[in-house]
Amino acid sequence: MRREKYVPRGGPSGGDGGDGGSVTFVADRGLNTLYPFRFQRRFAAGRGGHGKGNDRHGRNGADLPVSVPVGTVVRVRETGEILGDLVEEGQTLLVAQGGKGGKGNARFATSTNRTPRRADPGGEGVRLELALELKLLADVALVGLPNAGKSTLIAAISAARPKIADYPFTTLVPNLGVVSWERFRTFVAADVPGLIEGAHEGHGLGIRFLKHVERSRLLVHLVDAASLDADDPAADAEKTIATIEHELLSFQPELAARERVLVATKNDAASKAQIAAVRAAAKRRGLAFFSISAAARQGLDALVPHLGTRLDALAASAAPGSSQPFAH
Ligand SMILES: Nc1nc2c(ncn2[C@@H]2O[C@H](COP(=O)(O)OP(=O)(O)OP(=O)(O)O)[C@@H](O)[C@H]2O)c(=O)[nH]1
Ligand SMILES: [Mg+2]
Repeated sequence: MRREKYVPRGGPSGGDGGDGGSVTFVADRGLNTLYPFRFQRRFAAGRGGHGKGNDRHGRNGADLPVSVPVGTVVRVRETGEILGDLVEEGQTLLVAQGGKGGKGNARFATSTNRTPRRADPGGEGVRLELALELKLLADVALVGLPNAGKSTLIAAISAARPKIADYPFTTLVPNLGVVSWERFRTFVAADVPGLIEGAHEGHGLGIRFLKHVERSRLLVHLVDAASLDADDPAADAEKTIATIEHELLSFQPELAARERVLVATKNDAASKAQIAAVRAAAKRRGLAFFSISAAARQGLDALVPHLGTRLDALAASAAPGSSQPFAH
């Protein structure tokens, strides 16, 4: 009640309470592990302030944005229910809504009740235990025909230890590996199981994993130089490369604009002419070209930093790709 000298029967003057703050998760590309959550496990947004006399509204509690890596899946710990999947940079997820502020007695004054004794308490906020899981999404997808050497490459540049063998379709699900390319800098690469002609229609294994291709910002297209037809490596390289391009485009036309690097693999076992054939195909397409031997660990020092640098540049421009679209 308003109590002031010379103001008899001042009437109700209790202001409303402030709303409690909310806890929100924000996907942030700058983070790539959930490691910080080992140390801080409890997050509380600000409390709403009490309403005050003189019709003053209580302060609203501060919201608390919590940064999580892109690819974080948020579940309610007890039930396993998925609250959200933060897959894009800047995406937000409200995980705990703050309570509504209470209502002061000034709200309840009417013409017949000028001295309401009523004031409603505020609503409860939300208290939740969550389980976070990080689904790695590949920054770089390694694509190519079966046996091109994708798994061998990922094993050579990361700690991933996929099965490697000299028959097609060795890899049944993508292997993801964290590649470190500069002190404290990493990116995630995935070898996408062998794509073959018709993969986009479900042939082979490729289609199921093309989501890694879809989400990665950079494609590394591997061509087994050593097994190109020795009599006409140029024509064979062209045909081999076009097969993969056709599958990618049939799956998703936007992939035409995705930046891509062409890599001739197994150069320890390939002839100069075979390697040159892949280089020429890259040149025709305006693509960066590398010649490697993952088995002999040759050429990787040039390839890996190139990928890291291009990912940085792509993140900075946030534009899809700058390489030339490839022909269907
Ligand atoms: N000489 C040589 N052989 C290699 C090299 N890289 C891979 N290979 C061999 O090529 C074969 C296929 O390699 P993988 O890495 O399994 O090929 P992949 O592209 O993952 O094949 P899928 O999983 O079946 O699609 C294996 O026998 C490897 O040992 C290389 O740099 N030099
Ligand atoms: Mg493989």
